[in-house]
Amino acid sequence: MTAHHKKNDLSATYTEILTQHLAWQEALCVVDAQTSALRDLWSAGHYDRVLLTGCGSTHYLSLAAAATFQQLTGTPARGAPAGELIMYPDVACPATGRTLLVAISRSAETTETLRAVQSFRSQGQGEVVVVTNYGTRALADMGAVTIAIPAGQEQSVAQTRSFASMYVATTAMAAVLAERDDLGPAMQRLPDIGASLIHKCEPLAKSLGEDLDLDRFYFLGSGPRYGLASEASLKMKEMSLTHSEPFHFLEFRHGPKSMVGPGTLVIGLLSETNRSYEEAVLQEMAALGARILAVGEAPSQGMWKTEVVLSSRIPEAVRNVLYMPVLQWMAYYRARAKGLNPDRPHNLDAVVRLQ
Ligand code: F1P
Repeated sequence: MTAHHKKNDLSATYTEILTQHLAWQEALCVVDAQTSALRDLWSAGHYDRVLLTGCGSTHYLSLAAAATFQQLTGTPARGAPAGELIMYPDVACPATGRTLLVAISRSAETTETLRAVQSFRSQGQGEVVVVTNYGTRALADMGAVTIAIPAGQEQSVAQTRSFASMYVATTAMAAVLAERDDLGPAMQRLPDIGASLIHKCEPLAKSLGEDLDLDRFYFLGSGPRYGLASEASLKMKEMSLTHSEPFHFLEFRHGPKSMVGPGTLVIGLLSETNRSYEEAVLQEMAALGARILAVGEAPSQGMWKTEVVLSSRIPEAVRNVLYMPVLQWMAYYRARAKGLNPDRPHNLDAVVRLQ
């Protein structure tokens, strides 16, 4: 390994991806410590719905978390960008009934998220839970309950460790509010499984990330994994300035597949529940000439050899953070292969502040 590579290996993004399981662990501890506060808020609130919000990565987090909230609690939940809550509050959320707003922000300083929470609070429709990595900044003070995970803080602009830590927190929150006490012990196993997976998947992610014959990346995920596919696609854009898009699995046949060719990598975030539907899409894209990366709990049946097998034995609803490390590594190694600094994406600041 050259001195240049050694130096790059110490880049902030590299360390943040590598150590993220420690931040997952802290997220689980923080939610555990707030269990009574969360359940008290939930039972007193009589909520008709849960609205989750954020910007960029944390907006995609809100999509993934909304799916899990609704799946586990049975209460309608949706995710929307904070900017849409400001501009079209009536589209994002009905004006009647009670809403629990979950505001998610790594920095706790993004203007759109602050404004969305301020205007929600002024309407008196419900309470706010804040999920952040910075517990002493502006947004953190606005929560009836605040879940702060400092171990997820980052020096780099693109979110990796922070995203995963806040995602674990929202998943644990959903399990707590659903009173699914069986899921808590299962989730406690995530950090250890994550630690070995982060190492295990790095060489494959590196070889795909460094393959500059690939020129477009499509991330397919359904249910809670659509938000994760969106976040993985954003990583590719931010860190490696590469064309990438996320789709729901079966949507990919309805037009996007026209773009498939030999330079395409189709990445499938496979579920257990709908695996046969999902693998059929990957098979079809492989036959059209795409290269495939499959990520799933068990080995897939496809003819492709590139896959990450999670083997977690953690219930499907709460294991999804395990899909992230391989996808983050791939964006990181592609950035390096293109001579870009993964810590400092082109044209991007860590926090977007409006005038
Ligand atoms: C949200 C965000 C990041 C993005 C960029 C700009 O920040 O959109 O997702 O990578 O750094 O800000 P935050 O509200 O979660 O701090």
